[in-house]
Amino acid sequence: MKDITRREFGKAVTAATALAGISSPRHALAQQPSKSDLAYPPGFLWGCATAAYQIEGAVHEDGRKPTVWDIFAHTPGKTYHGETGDVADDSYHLYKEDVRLLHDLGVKTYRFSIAWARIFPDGTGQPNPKGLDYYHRVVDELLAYNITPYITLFHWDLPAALPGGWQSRDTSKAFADYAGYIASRLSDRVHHFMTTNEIICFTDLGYRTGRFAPGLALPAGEANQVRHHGVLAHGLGVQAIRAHARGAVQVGLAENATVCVPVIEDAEQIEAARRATRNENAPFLTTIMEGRYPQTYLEQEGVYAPRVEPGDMEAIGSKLDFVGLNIYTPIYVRADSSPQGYAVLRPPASFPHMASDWIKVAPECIYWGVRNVCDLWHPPAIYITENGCSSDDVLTADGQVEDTDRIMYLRNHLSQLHRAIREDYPVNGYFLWSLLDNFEWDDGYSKRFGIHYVDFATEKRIPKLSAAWYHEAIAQNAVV
Ligand code: PNW
Repeated sequence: MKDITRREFGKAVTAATALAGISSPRHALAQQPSKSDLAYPPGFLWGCATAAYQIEGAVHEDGRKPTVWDIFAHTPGKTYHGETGDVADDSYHLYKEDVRLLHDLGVKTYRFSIAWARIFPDGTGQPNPKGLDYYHRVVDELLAYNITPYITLFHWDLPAALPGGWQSRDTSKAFADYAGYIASRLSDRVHHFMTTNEIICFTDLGYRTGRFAPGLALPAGEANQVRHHGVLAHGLGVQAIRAHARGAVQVGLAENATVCVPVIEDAEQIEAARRATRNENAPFLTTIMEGRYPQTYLEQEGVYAPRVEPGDMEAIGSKLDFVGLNIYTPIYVRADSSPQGYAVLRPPASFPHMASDWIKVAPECIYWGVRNVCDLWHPPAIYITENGCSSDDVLTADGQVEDTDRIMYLRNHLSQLHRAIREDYPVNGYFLWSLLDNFEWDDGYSKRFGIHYVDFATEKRIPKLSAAWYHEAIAQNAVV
């Protein structure tokens, strides 16, 4: 989308809002905004997102070798009821059906990830042509339906054969080789790449708390080095994609940056939220956007600060074409007189949440997520690379899923995203998480995030009411 279009669009909406008189409180009560007030800009990219290990299954097929998640999920006690991604949605075989679902929704774009272990089963070495062929087929199928592929290169499924996993900086280099190889093979038809998904999840949750694969709980110094290898992989990946792409490509990443919401919108609180955003994301997005570790982070970690080699920070700070934000839930902050200048507020027990209790019903987080990142670092473009929720979906007697709570969640988030667009923040697109119910990591299949229900016994996909709702939003290019 061109800047000029967006700016004109912002002005037009402001004018329409003024004309409708909805700035006056009396009118605001008397009259709901019409649908067109919540219209999205022409060309806005509506999409859905998934990830390889969560949907593909076929873990032993066509040369794929185990990843840290295969091993972790097969370790007793690590996932809900010992569930694994062995079969998942079987999208490895049913991908045509899944692309058909995307087409039926009317989405313009699809974000999916490539399983590194299908391409380089040992993480490095000789590429496996059969693995790549699968993604050629997926890309062909998407393009046949005019759906633009957005590819994530790493969504946590690290080839298990890589010695030391993310504890080794060789893994960052191996990632760059893999990323460059994919760019060389697919960039004739794919023009948007995300290096990594949610660095904090595959570093801290994998190596510091041990909740995710590979399930280690390392001391601070080693865990901080793992973080460094995560951001380094991203940076080297950006360089490799650009070096090997056959044509123009847009490169970014997908981060679940901590979203800091000012409870009260005055200048002091807004400034505190911005400061908090920079601080709370210090070792990840802040370092990537600024090309250096914030001094406060280095001081706070002291002897445990990461060891950095020459060239690392230049790679990590590589300019990005876009920043992808995975938005689910915020933290609330308030200015105070502490050295960091803010306090994080603990939500009361009554704060409403979705089926996953970490997902609060706090739709303003999508607005503040965009705004804080843009006001701090001014990226050329933003995508919402994930947004959605789990819901306790049940099939009705006639086989429907009436997920009105998910519709509520999505409608409110998209209304708040509209505010960011109205204020001219450069949001190009939105990827709903997720197209399908899928393997939700340590929660196994107990948490459903899809707008299509999946019967995991038969692999039947059933559109939920939220799929019909999303279809209508896309068709009207508006929050409905
Ligand atoms: C993201 N947490 O992960 C991932 O990118 C997806 O793969 C995942 O399915 C989706 O969000 C929904 O959970 C997260 O517990 C998973 O804090 C869990 C957490 C955060 C992010």
